[in-house]
Amino acid sequence: MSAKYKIENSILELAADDITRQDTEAIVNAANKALSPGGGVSGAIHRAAGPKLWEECRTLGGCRTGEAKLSRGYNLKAKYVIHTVGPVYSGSKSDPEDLSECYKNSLLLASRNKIKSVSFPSISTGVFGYPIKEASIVALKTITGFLKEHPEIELVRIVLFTEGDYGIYKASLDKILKD
Ligand code: AR6
Repeated sequence: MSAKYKIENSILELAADDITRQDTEAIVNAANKALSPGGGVSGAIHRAAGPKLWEECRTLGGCRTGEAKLSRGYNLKAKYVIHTVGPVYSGSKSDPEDLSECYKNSLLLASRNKIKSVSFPSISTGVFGYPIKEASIVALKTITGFLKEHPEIELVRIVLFTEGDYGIYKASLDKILKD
C-alpha cells in the first residue's frame, strides 16, 4: 500500500511497510537520548543493521530532543541512519515544536550530507505516546514546507507500520494539500 505526491520538484511518498527494508539513501530512527538500541522502530533498526551500529552510536555523544545525528547503515540497504529523538507526549505547546524540529533537523542533516532520499517512521507515536493524528499533521506540514524550499531532497517516504496508521497519514496529507 503506497501513494505518491509531487511537492514542487520532489516526491513525497506514503507507504505501509517496514522501515528497515527501505532502499532510500537514509532511514530515520525514532531514537532515545542515549542512542541505545531500545525497542520499537529503534530496536528493529539496530537488529537489522547489526552490532556495529550501536558501536558507532556510542561515539556520537547522545542526542537531545529535536536534534539529529548521522551514522552509517551497516547491514541495512540504506547507506545512512539519521537518529532523532522525538518528544515524550505531554500535551504541552512544546510537543508540536519539538516534533517539527525532529523532521526539520533530520532533513537539514540529509541535505548537508548530500543525501537525496530519506525514509521516516512516525516519530513519537509509539512508546512516546503522541496521538498519531496530531503527529501526522505536524510531520506532514513540516516535510511539505521543507521540500518547497529544498529541491535538493528528491524523495521523502513516510513508512507506516500498520494500514490504520497509513490511512490516518493519507487523510491528513489529502487535507493539507487541499487547504
Ligand atoms: N517500521 C516502521 N515503523 C515501525 C516499525 C518498523 N519496523 N516498528 C515500529 N514502528 P516507537 P517513539 C512504528 O515506539 O514513540 C524506543 O524504545 C510504531 O508503530 O518506535 O518515538 C526508543 O529507544 C510507531 O508508529 O518510537 C525510544 O526510547 C512508530 O514506529 C522510544 O522507543 C514509532 O514508535 C521512542 O518512542
